[in-house]
Amino acid sequence: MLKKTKTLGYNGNYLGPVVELKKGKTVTIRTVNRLSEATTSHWHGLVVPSSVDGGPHQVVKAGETKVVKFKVKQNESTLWFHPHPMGKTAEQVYKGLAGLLYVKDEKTKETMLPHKYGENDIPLILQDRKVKNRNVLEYADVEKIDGALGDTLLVNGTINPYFNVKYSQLRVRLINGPMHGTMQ
Ligand SMILES: [Cu+2]
Repeated sequence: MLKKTKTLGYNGNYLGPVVELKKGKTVTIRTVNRLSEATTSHWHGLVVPSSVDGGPHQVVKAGETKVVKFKVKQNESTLWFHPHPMGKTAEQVYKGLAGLLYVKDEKTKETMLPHKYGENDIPLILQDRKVKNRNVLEYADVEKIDGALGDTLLVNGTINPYFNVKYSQLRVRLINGPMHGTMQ
């Protein structure tokens, strides 16, 4: 039997849900920090005021809750979210804290791009990770060097996944990472 490994996730064990935002709408997002250390929720690539962008200054301490509210002003885009606490960004992301963020606008339906989520509009989160002892995510080794080179490729948190394509046209939304902020 494979060994279990410790991971982190948003609303789950690893990674997070795909968050879909609509241009022109005001959204409220609540972060409940159940970690034993501080974190932040940063909306990578989203055009929002810095006061709600979850940078290192918008700390959510262990056990605390933070609510942010902002208006979505951006055109259709594929972005992602992740923690951005001082000195802990890389480790928290490495262990699983990251998720996709889609912005949709009024033109989304007019485009010819496939838009059935999970059917012909597929999120692909690519990550390389060091997996030791048959199933343990090792961060300690990564920390020693400036950057990371994993021996194992994870796609949406899974090793060697596959997908049966049933459409002649497929949209894939690739996010390369998240091995982010190693130097932060
Ligand atoms: Cu980022």
